[in-house]
Amino acid sequence: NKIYNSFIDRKAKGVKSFAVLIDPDKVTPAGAADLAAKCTAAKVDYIFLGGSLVITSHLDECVQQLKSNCDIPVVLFPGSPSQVSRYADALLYLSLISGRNPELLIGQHVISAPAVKKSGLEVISTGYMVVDGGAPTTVSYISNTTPLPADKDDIAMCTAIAGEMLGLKVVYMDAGSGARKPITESMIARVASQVSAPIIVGGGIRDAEKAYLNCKAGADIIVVGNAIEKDASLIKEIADAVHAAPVLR
Ligand code: 1GP
Repeated sequence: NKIYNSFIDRKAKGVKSFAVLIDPDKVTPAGAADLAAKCTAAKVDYIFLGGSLVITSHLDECVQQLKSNCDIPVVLFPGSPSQVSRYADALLYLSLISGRNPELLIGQHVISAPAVKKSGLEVISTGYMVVDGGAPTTVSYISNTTPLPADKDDIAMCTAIAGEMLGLKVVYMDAGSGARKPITESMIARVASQVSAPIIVGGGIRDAEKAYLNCKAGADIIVVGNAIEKDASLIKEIADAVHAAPVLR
């Protein structure tokens, strides 16, 4: 449980983490090597790899490129059961608890369970909560679920508590990739006030200030994908802001 333990250790110390999300569809092997170097220079804590649609078949190659070019743990964030690579360090085993699509709560897990087990990957059970990001995102469309309303902090809190009590080890609050509106600090704070599991927050975060404010509100791991694809200099800016977030909340 190396990666999960690192989540817990960092949370216990109040140290916030920054994860760069790489979509295998949008990166070439050479691009992955370049990103690995930039992430190392910026002291990025985790690399998340995945997307709602993974069309390319070079997932293994992408993981291997990242692994051979940096020491940052690579964590799979799969949009579908096919996105499993045994070369990664861990897999976020997502149950979409904000939705009511049984396939994404348990159905696809049953189908993929033997392959995931055989992969030997560290599996981190994750309560995945998709929050309305102001316009339909790929994840809300593909998952065929209604996202959690952006202003209903209490529903988010109850969903996260239920997920934790069901035994899910991590909560991931996601406004969806490229979301017009990222998750509010008030929703993050409401969830953080009632849940002791590490809280991952992503979707539509475009600058260091929002990343910092999310950490202050109670996020433990900040994930950024889209904004970094557009401007790689943000990797260091956001990493510095996350690492500068106050130790106690
Ligand atoms: C999406 O949380 C991630 O699932 C990251 O979102 O690409 O908008 O940064 P962005």
